[in-house]
Formats: sequence, structure tokens, C-alpha cells
Amino acid sequence: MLKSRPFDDITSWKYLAAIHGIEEVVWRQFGWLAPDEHEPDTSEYLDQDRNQCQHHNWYFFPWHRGYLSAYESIVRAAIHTLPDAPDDWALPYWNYNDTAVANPRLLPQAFATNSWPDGGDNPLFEPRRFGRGDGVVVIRKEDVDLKAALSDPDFEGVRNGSPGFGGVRTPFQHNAERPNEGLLEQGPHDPVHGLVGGYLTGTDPRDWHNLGLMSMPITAGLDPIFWLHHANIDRLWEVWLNRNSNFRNPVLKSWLDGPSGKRRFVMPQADGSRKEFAPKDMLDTKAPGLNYLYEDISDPLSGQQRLNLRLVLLKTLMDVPGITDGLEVETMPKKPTVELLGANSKAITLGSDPSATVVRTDKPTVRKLTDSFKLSTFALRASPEPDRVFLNLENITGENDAAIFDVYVGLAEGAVAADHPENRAGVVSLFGISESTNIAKPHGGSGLSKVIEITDTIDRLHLTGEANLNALPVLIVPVNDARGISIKRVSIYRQST
Ligand SMILES: [Cu+2]
Repeated sequence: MLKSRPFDDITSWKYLAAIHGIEEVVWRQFGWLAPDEHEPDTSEYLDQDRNQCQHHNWYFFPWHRGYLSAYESIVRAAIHTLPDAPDDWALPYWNYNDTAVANPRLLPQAFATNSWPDGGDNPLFEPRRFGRGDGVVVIRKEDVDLKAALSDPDFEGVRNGSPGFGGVRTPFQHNAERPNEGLLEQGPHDPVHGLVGGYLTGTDPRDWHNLGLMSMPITAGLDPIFWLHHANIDRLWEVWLNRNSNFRNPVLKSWLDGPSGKRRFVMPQADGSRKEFAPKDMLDTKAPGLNYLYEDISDPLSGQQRLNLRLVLLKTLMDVPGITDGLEVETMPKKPTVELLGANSKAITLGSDPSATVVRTDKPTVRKLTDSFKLSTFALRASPEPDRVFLNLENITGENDAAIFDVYVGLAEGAVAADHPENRAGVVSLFGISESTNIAKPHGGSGLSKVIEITDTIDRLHLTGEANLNALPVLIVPVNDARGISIKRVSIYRQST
């Protein structure tokens, strides 16, 4: 019903998708604009409504919540005009971590095929959803791993250190202008986009003509599965808050009030009006404007808490009488400091095979780091929290929004990456890369940056002596085609509290 409404109807499928992002030439090529059809020409549309999506910044969660709730109320109003319509319809979510389902990472059945039992076309099916290339979506368990994002205690992150659950402080920012994305956006949000959208088998993914709708921010909102993916991302925000009473949303005015002026967030309403909103209106899902609750916000990490060698050792020591006498744990939060430990020597360009580089660090700084590990083990009072270590992939540029690769740290030379999952630091998906690479876009040109926590890996390598921490090997293994992707610098930062 929404798909049959004209573009200039602000409750139409196209208008809603253009709010996320639009590039007229791409939409036309993909058949979403007829030869004589153009974008609406109202100033509301041109100046405020379109190209609004907030990515790679700390407004990612609240902006998308406003977007989802506008969509849900517009679809609900459309459903209510049907005979015998249910009056309790709500937007479902795609829980790719659901342990009660045999393979939760398969595309939900209702979206997977074009044929419906009555033989008609399935409007939930999208032919430009290429998955692994042939239309089949394959998502590995590690692509949707929640541990990194859900374990981070802070919503707001710091540059080069932990990006936080929800991102680093930024102004209004559409798509990928500055590299400040939070951990949950980095994954599972980004990999699911690239793995669902993908690109057509046998074609060059550096050419946008070959990419799926979900692979690019400028077309993602056109695919119906977008809304179920984002409903789950929105649910995971509630899961994180519910995990630990110390996990809280920012209280800073600049976050709560959102951007100002012409770049205030705004959404169409079911009655055809427009309504501005701010992150502070998005905090309580039970508030009248939102009015929903998730069926399940239980903790998916319960029972598999971080197995940390230091903590295991510490617990053993605590059982020894006398050793922890007079122990005081400091509770005053301090501002974290972030310090560069070292970097590789030159930019790397990815090909179809794995790419290797070495991050060189200088001895005294690494000693400070390993000392912090020892201190946290043997004298908790002196250093209540060990340092955290972060691998930075800086200024990643390229044309392929569907590119995905795994990053391994500390692998011995010649070792087969697949045999060493313990060295796998994380997965990187480059959703939004082409716009952030394009110097014609606002703040474009510097590309994306990704930050992966490697504290546990470094800790293990240090304790086992398996790798030389002064010349740490980093291996990048493409999951799909990552040709032409370039990484200006690979570096390691330490963050102390
Ligand atoms: Cu998204």
C-alpha cells in the first residue's frame, strides 16, 4: 500500500526510504524512479527530511528509533484501513542471536522467496538483495557476535580508544562523514547490511550498479528487511541498558537535545503532518509517542561472561589468606586517557588474498601496558582497572560498500587464520564507505575508521609469550570481495582509566 503512494506523499514507501538516504541517479538505475519521475521539490523535503540518517555518530540509536516509530505508525494506520485488520500489529524484529531457533541467521521465511501460497508477488521479497551473490543470505555466528558491544560499560566513547556502545560525540552527521561509530553499529549492524545486500555474483562490487539495496545507506531503506534489522538493533539498545544498572544513556544536553536549526530531526506522521523530535524524546519506549515494549530483552551474554585470565588468576590469589588484606577498590570514575603505542609503516591495499602488516611499538610504552596487567593482578589497589588495548584501522577508503573482512592479531607467520579463531579480533563491514571516501560529500574524503578491542588477545599473547608485542602481526582476511579497499594506517592505542 505504501509502495503504491506517490513519492510526494510523505507517508509513501519512497519518501520514507529517502529520509534515510537517496541518490537520484542510483534510484533511477535500480528502477525506483520512472524516467519522468523526480524527487519532491518542497523545501521541507530538500532541506530537512531527506538524507537524514545518522551513522557513525552518537545519534545513531535515538535517530533510528524515531525513524522506526514513524514507519510503524504509518504502516499501522494503513493496516487499519483493511477489512478485518488486526488492531495489535507491531513491527517485528529479526533476532539473529535467538537461541530458540535452529538457524536464526537465515533470512526470515516471509522475506526469503517471491512466491506466495496464492501465487501472487511477495512485497516483502526484494530481488536486489544479493546476499552471498546468488540471493541466498549467509551470516556467520561471528558476524553478529554481541560480546564487544554489550560488554562496554559506556554509551559515549573516545576517539582511538573504546568507541563506546553508542558512539563518539559528534554534531549532526549523515552517513559516514566522521569516523565515530559505536560498537553495536560496528557489529552486528554493519555486517548484516553488507551480508544481506551483498553484490551480484561475478560482477565488480567497486561499481555501485552491482550492489544490493541493503549494502548502501542511500538505498537501504527501500528493502523491507531493513525495518526488521533496525527493530532488532533498537531492541539491543534496551538489552544493553537492561544488562547492568550502571549502563546508562548520556545525560549531556548536546546529546539529549540533538542537533539544532534546520538539521533538527523530523519525521512524517501517519496523518500526513511532520513532527520534530530530539533524542530525549526517545529514551522511554513506553512513552505515548512510542508506546512499545520488546518481548525479550534478556541478556544474551549471561552464562558466558568474559573469561579473563587476569581475573581467574586474581580469584585464585584472593583465596590465599592475607594476600588481599586491606584491599580497596576505587569507585571514582576518571576521564580515560588514550595513548598511541605504535603503528605500521605504510598504507595497505586489500586484494582477494589476505593482507599482512606489522604494528611496531616501542619497548617502554609496551612495558607500561604489561605492567598495568601485572598491577591489576597483584595489587588491585594500585590499579583497579587494567589498561584496555585497541587496534585502529585508520582512514579506510574505497568504493565497495559491501566489503567485509576479518582481522587477526598475533598470528605466527605462515599460520592458517581459520585454524586460529583465538587470534580473530573482529569483523569489519564497510557500509557507507563510498560516501565517506567521496570528497564531493560534506566532510567526505577521509573515509571510515574502525576500532577493535584487543585487550584479551594482547593479554593472552603477553602471558603465553606467543607473539612479540613489539612487532605485532596483523592479518586482514577478506570475507567477501575487498579489492581496492585501502587502509592508511594500522595502529594500536592504549586506554587507561
Ligand atoms: Cu542500518
